[in-house]
Amino acid sequence: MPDGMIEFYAADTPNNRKIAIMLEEAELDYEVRPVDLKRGEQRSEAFLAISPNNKTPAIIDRDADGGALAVFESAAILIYLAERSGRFLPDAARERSQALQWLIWQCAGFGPMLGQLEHFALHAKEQVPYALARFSTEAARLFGVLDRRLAECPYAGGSAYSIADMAIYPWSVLMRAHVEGGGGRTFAHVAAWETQLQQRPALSRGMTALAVASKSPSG
Ligand SMILES: N[C@@H](CCC(=O)N[C@@H](CS)C(=O)NCC(=O)O)C(=O)O
Repeated sequence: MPDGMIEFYAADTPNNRKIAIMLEEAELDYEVRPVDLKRGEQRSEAFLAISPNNKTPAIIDRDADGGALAVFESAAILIYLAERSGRFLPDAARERSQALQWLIWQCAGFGPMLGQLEHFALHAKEQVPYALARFSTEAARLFGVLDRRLAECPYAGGSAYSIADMAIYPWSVLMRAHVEGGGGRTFAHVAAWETQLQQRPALSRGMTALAVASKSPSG
């Protein structure tokens, strides 16, 4: 496995913090290359060559086997870094599958729905009651799904802390209180899991590592 420096193209948002947490947890050598979303740098030709979807996060591993490798999409980056470091993704087929299921659940549902809720609840220039109701209901349902999972096992993937937790955590801490407040519900198992993860110094470092990079309301 290569051990060279990873270029991390990022803004200070939850999707980018997932990667910062993994880079810190796996003790990988990396350098943040800030992408200013407000100035539209994600739409530049140079960034398009790294991230064809024009969104952060993206990485370049200059020491990848076969030459420099650019990776976009946070789940693909997390899996790549887990395989590169040999950490935070179980080898055994059953445990690996469970961690990947919850990672993909985050990227396909939890993140996008909470991102829409964040937009319509906290950043939209006009009130759109239909959108607010739709995404509030779905966000509450998804937090319920996660709460049931964390009632059964200590981590999203099962018995071991993994890239699934790293993907879920930044969105959970950003939106849980809002969703609980709106629906009058509590997600006690999610709250306890967040508190447990907050004991991890690398996770805390990952959550603040991008303060130098630009913020964006787009999640
Ligand atoms: N599915 C993508 C979502 C990435 C995403 O939404 N990135 C946001 C920041 S969190 C972004 O770069 N937005 C810029 C834009 O939409 O122009 C992933 O998980 O990597």
